[in-house]
Amino acid sequence: MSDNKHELIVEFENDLQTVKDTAALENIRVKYLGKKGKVTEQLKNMKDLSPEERKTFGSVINKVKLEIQSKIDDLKSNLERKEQDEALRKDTIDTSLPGTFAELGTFHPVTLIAQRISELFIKLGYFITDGPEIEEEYYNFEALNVPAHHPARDMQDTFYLENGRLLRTQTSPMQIRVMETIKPPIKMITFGKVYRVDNDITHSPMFHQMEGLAVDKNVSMSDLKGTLGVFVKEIFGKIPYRFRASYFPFTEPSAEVDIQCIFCKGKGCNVCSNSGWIEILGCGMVNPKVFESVNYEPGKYTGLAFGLGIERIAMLAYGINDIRLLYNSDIRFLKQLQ
Ligand code: 2NL
Repeated sequence: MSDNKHELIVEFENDLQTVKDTAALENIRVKYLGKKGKVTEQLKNMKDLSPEERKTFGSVINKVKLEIQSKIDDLKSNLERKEQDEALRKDTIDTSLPGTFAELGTFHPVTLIAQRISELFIKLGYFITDGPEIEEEYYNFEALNVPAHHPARDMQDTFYLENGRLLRTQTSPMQIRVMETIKPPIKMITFGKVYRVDNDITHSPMFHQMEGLAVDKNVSMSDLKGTLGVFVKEIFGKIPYRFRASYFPFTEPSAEVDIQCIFCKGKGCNVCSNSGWIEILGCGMVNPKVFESVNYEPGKYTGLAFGLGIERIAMLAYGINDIRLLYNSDIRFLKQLQ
């Protein structure tokens, strides 16, 4: 009997030499410690022994059992670690598989319209500039013939900052700065963010404005009409448009340009308030008071000027009915406008 346990350990250790993975080890475990395993069988046979024999045999076979169990446990954790390492090593990337593509961003409709307009005016010989968004009252208002009592300077329309500065309400301060610096001929466009206290379905407190200015000797109203006619055709195609008399402090005379309502083709609908026309920009001949501000010799020059909100043009050009669509960066919306 005492030979038996020795034989079992020897046999077990021989078997263990052949084990290469956890599956083979499990077979060995079943062979010795399973319900019908060699160790288990020995324990079952104990019932045929005398009480004394049973005692010594029991303690011997239990030691054998514990030894086998502990060797199995040790080897098992070793093998498991090896198998995990192997699995990780084999788990390489197949570079021949088609990848998942990162979605490309798109140009924002405001950018698209700004690009189209600036390309047109650059072809017409204009240069483009931008300037500070934080401005002085003088450049935003005074120099543009918007006196202190004018409603446009009201706290309700303008974001005022400390030390008398403000967020520009239009891009024209930049044009004043240019005229202060250089003498005509000047043909320039400005593009940038402007700010007004205004927030609803068609107004945002920040929007993008583009303004054009051409100053020289003998610039005329017909230059203004011709230039803006080219502009309308470029952005909206061949579409009826009209000049309608208006008022701005910085131009005299002033006008607004309407295009035929693109939604009802001029028949009248709720978008155009049943007029059949939609306003797209403001314009006029530069008020001599503005030239006075920049110290141009009185009477020497005339100029045409216009200003437009890019968001408004984008909404009309692409048929967008809610200005907020332009600001919440939904890729599903932006992708439709490429
Ligand atoms: C509008 C109207 C306009 C101007 C902007 C301008 C600039 C200078 C001198 C004279 Cl330096 N005028 N700009 C002229 C007429 C209209 O904007 O509705 N903008 C959104």
